[in-house]
Amino acid sequence: MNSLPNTEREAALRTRRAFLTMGVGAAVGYGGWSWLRSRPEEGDVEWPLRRVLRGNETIAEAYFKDSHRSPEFGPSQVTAPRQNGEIGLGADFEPDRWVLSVHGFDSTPTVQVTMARIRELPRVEQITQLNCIEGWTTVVRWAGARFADFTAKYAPRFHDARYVGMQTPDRAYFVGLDSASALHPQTLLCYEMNGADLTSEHGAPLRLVIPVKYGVKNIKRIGTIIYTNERPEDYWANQGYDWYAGL
Ligand SMILES: Nc1nc2c(c(=O)[nH]1)N[C@H]1C(S)=C(S)[C@@H](COP(=O)(O)O)O[C@H]1N2
Ligand SMILES: [Mo]
Repeated sequence: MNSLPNTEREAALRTRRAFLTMGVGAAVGYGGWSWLRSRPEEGDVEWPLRRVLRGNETIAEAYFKDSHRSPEFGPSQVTAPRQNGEIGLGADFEPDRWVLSVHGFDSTPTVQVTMARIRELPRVEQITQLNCIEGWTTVVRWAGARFADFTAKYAPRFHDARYVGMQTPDRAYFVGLDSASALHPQTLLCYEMNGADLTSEHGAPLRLVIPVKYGVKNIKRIGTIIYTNERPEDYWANQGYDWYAGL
């Protein structure tokens, strides 16, 4: 099963259901309210109530930043992998020429980061669920670098950007993330899956693993990362799905 205590687990499920069926606004009125009230105080007594007034977006960000951890599993709980989604994974890709392009909202030049540099970041292993909006779930053992560590090293001046956008090299698939979720400690830039190098169909050389979000946000074959204060476009949000797609 998973490591969350029952009450937390139930709260997470309730919130997940609320997010799914009613969206963020309703979640705050439904599961969200008990969450707000049951939160421990953090010095500033008025937190988080004052933030409610700033709108749902801030609630979602605060929720992911401070309290939401996705369940982790043991090695024996890893399931058979599944492959889903090929947008942006075209055959004309040349892995040997791949480099990650990183840019932000100011006019400083784009930074190019190689796989060797990414492998030098602290290596994190994590066994978490991948939850597709189609209704299936896999448990996967991932290895890679924390996106927060990557940001601290290669984009520190953009740490306070509100959003992060990621695109495949051909720009056919793209995701937008609130930066609290992107900088969450369980959000990884991954190069290994179940003990082996990532295969092309799973997003080699580098894919995002963000277990606090549905599968759609776990972009495979990242080519570009953009730090921005304007909400980035998102492939599935453009098709009408919830932009946050949080669990
Ligand atoms: N580039 C790209 N990344 C993508 C997709 C896609 O179509 N293209 N599909 C997403 C969806 S809907 C899911 S469920 C996961 C599936 O990841 P997997 O194939 O490694 O299981 O990838 C996500 N990342
Ligand atoms: Mo998915």
